[in-house]
Amino acid sequence: MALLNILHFPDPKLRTVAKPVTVFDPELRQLVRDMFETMYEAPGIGLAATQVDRHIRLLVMDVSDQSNHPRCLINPEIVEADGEEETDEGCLSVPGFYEKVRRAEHIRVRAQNDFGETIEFEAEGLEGVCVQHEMDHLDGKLFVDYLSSLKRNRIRSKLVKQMKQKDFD
Ligand code: GNR
Ligand code: NI
Repeated sequence: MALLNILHFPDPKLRTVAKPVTVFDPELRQLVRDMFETMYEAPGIGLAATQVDRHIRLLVMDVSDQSNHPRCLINPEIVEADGEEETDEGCLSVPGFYEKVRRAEHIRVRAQNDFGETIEFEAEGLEGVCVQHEMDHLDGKLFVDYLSSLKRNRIRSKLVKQMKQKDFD
């Protein structure tokens, strides 16, 4: 097992569009395990491969209170979406900032599991938000992209300042 390094905004690597997974082998399942370990340790409710600098269409999540419902989605697609809702979102790649984002209220998701089997399910509430947030990462998109450029640039400056400060510590 291994903890993976999480990239932070405005790292340009977070803008990479991830490629579909075609090989479902033990190496892939090892990455899935490492991503779960990294997500739980952070702690977070989701983690996309993009955030750990692996540019394949893979995400892990667990929105349960007790962190006992791990779910891994590979090559996920949203096949139906209804309604709109606004939720406060945060991101492990934008640490310390929380802002309202408008997303579909109810989605139907099709994906593969880590053995390549197709799975399909419906999601709403925090689970629905999390799937949409993680799928954005796979397309190089961050929740701050939905904010005004003024807010986004303020967040960018604060994070850049924090990172420079860390270099001195
Ligand atoms: O841990 C996380 N919490 C969260 C809260 C509201 C909306 C989305 C999220 S996802 C985030 C983890 C993360 O950054 N995943 O990409
Ligand atoms: Ni995120």
